[in-house]
Amino acid sequence: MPAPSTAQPRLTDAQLAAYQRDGYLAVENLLSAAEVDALGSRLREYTHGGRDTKGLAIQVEPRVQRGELKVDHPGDGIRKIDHLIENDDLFRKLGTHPNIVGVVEQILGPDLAMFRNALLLKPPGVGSPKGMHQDSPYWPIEPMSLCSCWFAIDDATPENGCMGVIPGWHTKGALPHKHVTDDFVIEESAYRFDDMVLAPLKAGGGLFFHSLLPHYTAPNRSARWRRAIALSYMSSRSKFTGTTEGPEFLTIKGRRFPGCVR
Ligand SMILES: O=C(O)CCC(=O)C(=O)O
Repeated sequence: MPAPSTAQPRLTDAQLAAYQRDGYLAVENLLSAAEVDALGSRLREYTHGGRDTKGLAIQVEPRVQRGELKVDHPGDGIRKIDHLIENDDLFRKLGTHPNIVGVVEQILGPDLAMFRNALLLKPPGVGSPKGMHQDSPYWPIEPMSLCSCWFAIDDATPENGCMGVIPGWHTKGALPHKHVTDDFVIEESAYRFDDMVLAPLKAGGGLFFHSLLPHYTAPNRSARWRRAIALSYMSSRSKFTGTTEGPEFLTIKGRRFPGCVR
């Protein structure tokens, strides 16, 4: 990454209280413009430049995959890329960046592991919606109190699919979800879509949010890309609740504990 970032931000008591109350908090300017540009260029090498994608898991937009929607370049049809933090030096620096980890540490404490990292792409005119959902019901981790930093690589706006959230609903526990075409969403009877507020974000900012906070993103109806990476952290005291002992999660900071996530 080129130029060093600005000083490590620390949440004020008021910001921390807002996160606890609302279940999310936007923090702008986590990285410099040069750092964000470097991430965007690296990403473009993966999607359009033929850079080796070994180790990455790439998901194509379902409508493109099914041949219902044509794109000029295969890179214009990508919806999601997993495991960049494990496989790419620039993205590894992002996932362990003190400006991001410092905030997460204030929320979750000093012992941190990464549960997942997913680059979420909404190509112009192609990016489809992500229905209203909570993350924890998808994830085999207890307690259901992970914290994600949804880091904007492009400006995220209402037109290109910024995040929308239902403030305060992280306190309501796991809501009923159902499978629909290409998605897993909260049952309509369990919430009111009109209670959602949009959270636009400038490139280089992060939306920190609780894993039980309902969230949604609209399709990208604009002419501008919307690229963001969801960095999801958990306390190293968390338990894996799947049927196996679970994968080895990346240590971000601090100690690991016997009987907890590996
Ligand atoms: O970026 C998106 O479009 C969806 C993000 C999301 O659902 C998540 O980070 O859990």
